[in-house]
Amino acid sequence: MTNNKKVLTWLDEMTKMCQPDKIVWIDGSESQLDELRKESVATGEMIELNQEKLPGCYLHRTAENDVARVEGRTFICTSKEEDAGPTNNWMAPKDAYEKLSKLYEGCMKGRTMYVIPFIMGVKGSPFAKVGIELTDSIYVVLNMNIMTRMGKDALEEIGEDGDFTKCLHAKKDVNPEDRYIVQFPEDNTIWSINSAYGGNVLLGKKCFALRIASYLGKQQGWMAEHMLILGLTNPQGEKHYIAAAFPSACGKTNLAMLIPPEALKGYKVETVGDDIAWLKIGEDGRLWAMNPEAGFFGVAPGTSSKTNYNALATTRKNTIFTNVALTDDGEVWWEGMDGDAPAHAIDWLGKEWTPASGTKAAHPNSRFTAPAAQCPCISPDFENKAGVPISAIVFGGRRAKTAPLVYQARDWEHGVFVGATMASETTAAAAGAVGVVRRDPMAMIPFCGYNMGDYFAHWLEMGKKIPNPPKIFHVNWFRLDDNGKFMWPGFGDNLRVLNWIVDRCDGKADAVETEIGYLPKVSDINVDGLDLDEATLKELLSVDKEVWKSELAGMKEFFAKFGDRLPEGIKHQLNLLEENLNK
Ligand code: GTP
Ligand code: SPV
Ligand code: MN
Repeated sequence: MTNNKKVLTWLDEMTKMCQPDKIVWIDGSESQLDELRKESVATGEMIELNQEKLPGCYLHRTAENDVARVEGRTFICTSKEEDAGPTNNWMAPKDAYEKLSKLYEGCMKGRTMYVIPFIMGVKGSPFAKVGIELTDSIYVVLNMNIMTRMGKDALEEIGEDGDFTKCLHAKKDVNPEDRYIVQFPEDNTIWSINSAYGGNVLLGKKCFALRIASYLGKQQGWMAEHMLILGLTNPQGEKHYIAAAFPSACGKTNLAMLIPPEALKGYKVETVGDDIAWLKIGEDGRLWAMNPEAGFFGVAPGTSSKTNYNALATTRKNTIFTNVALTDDGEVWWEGMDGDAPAHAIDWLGKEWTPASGTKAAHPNSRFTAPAAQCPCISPDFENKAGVPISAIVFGGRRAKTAPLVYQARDWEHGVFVGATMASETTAAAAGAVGVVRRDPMAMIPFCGYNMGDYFAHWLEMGKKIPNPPKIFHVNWFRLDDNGKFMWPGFGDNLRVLNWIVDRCDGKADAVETEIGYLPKVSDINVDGLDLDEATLKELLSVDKEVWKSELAGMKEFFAKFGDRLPEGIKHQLNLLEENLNK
């Protein structure tokens, strides 16, 4: 398939280590993919769903202990420990290679190794980057086919002498004790072993497009971020693009596909991306963004025609479902889907399930892998090689208290501080406790491929280089009242907040300056047709100084970890906030 010596030498080395019985190059052709689908159904790796109702759709169940990203077993292996920083697990590259080589030794005996050349981004785009993933999993091949642009085109892009990100995955025996997700940024290499779950094994996604890419971006003057990208057009036909970073399972896919509420019918939201953005400074002095992925690996539970019609519609064909429930007529179901729960189903563990079982039918982190091109609201700029110009960057988290519905940073440096002080309640997207508040700067804590202190510095540097930078905001859709109910309706109604954001960018909306930044007045948020009393909105738009003082203490504790790698700009903003709160 290629004469590229770097590719062939690497493949040879990996083959000697893993010792597969067979090597199959993935060319991206429908006929080859169809063979693989058939084979995976025959072995039980995939379950064919009702092909009349869900054409081209399959279900996959992962091992019970292998249902989410494993941050505790994810490593950044730079030669110096301080280059990985205090928020990443670290191993010396030499030790990591040695340790993992032993695990990989002969692990593909009796199996086939698939060679998947893939492009992150559109072929020929200045943003595009190539990788090759070696894997012994057909599930990975079929998912990579949806999530990336893979096959012959990617090999062409690498050419006779080009570089590529070297990705090795072996599911081995899915033993959690020996599970490792390891990035070697200095070698442009990723090694993953003993998992067969989504983000741990679709190496183009978090491992490459965020961990490796963030490292490359720092060196080359661009950014790789955990951000959705959407286009918002108002009734006058004016269009703005927004990039938003929320932690895992905190609403990126939903916001990217938002449907305006009845009262705001003339507005239109179009999706450029739902998880990852690569951002570069354009010749016009603005920041431009592109989505390196070709599909959505979205959270299933909570997705319904009410909450996210567009996501649901996207998954009605050519979709792979992971860890959802299987109904008796060969369809899928999850908690929060339309209609009543089925009277009987097979749950994500493959066991008989009824509503009386008292357990969840779908795993809380069950997902769909669906082609972005099928999304009813996909942006005409989804495959624009130049990307799209960003007017606003929005940070957000899941905070029951503390963070108001929305506020705007005073300037870029303050905006970087707002991103760097993000905190959010943990979700089922990663193994471990759920609902615990943790600091998650820019929603990148699990995904930054280098010292996060340097990452903050890179953000600050970028601001100095962008002649016309986006304005920066923070949102929180997840405030709870004393009865534990969401105070803000969320979903489509988030457009009301996006409108204020865009109007601020255009200098059209008012705000009040507070200790933490600019907040809208109650009258600045359009609540037409919304059943929300003024007192609640007032509460959503308030800053409780005492609560923020304790927040400040948490920020200080977090920043102390970075020692002298914490940039001056962040220290300066921290002092400003303290002064403001003590005034
Ligand atoms: P990852 O794919 O893990 O990065 O997640 P994501 O950030 O794309 O999150 P997603 O949009 O899939 O939403 C995760 C969960 O949050 C789903 O169960 C949604 O129903 C819920 N959610 C999304 N938006 C809102 C909102 O505005 N309000 C409330 N209350 N819940 C929301
Ligand atoms: C996330 O956890 O942020 C995801 C899913 O988007 S995964 O690909 O598993 O990282
Ligand atoms: Mn994500």
